[in-house]
Amino acid sequence: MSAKQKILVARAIFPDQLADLESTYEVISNQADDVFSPDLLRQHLASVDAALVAGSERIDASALADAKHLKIVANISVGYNNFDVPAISKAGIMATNTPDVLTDTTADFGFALLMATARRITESERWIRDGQWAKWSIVHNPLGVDVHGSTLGIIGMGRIGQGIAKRGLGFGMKVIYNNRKRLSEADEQACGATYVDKESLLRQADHVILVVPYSAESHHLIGAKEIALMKPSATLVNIARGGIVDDVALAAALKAKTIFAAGLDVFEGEPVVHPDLLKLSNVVLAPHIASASEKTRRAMVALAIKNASEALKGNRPPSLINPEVYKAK
Ligand code: 8YV
Repeated sequence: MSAKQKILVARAIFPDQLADLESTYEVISNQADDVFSPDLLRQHLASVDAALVAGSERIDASALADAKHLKIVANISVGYNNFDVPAISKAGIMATNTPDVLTDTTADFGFALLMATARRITESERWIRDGQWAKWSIVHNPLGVDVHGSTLGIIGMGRIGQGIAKRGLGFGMKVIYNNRKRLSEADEQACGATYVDKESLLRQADHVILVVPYSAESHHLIGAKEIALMKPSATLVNIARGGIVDDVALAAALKAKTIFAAGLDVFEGEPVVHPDLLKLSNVVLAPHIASASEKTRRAMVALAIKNASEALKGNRPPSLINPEVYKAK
């Protein structure tokens, strides 16, 4: 009997999913969940046929330097800015992500963060815990801005952006969007969204939400200049990636109250949060949890496993990012 194929699982996964994987493959797991150093990651990648990784693992030429048997890197994530795709393709390795399975969970969270930001929910909770409730007043306790009937501006109108737009319709919002590519008329109608240029969106929206993939092009897409276009009563929500917003410029704007508030699930330099943001009360902070329901995280892991196992059987993995590398049997 031939030896089992070998898989690296670079972050902790659900124990039953790991046990299933171990019944078919030799597995190097990391249930302790300590992020591998670049050296250790390179060493592990040198010994396996497939790897399941997440945003914490940077997969580039240096990580792949000794990866002689590696056929696939399967990201447990839809975003794949942790992948240097040209370098992975150059090494003849397939790369996959986990689209679709997280769309609704992530759209739910985007909307939840928008609501929490507009209605100052986390700040209100701190207010109670700090014993402030006795100071309740009609005009002074945490007063928010409305969500229903307002204008929602979505930057990045992929599957998740469209999911957020549909939720906005339920709140009677006017939905405007900006995207590299305009949607088809049918898709625009399905989510009741109107295309506008970025500057008009920033000027008109009461709530701006960012759902664009990170790239050199989208780095600091929202900086001091863009924030200055927003209404003083507006909120800014980022569930996309750290680096799309200039966090220093945002902290300065929040401190000066040139916008009302921000809700952030992603940060430049995660897991470190800029200290200025930590000091502000008009920002809601979340630790990159937009896809984090158990059902969805399980579905993401299952899809990554499916991608890896299909590749190891010589089949085309369902969510292949670099099809030029796939050689049909
Ligand atoms: C992941 C995400 O949890 O899918 C994405 O793009 O940002 C999250 O769902 C995170 O990237 C961990 O890999």
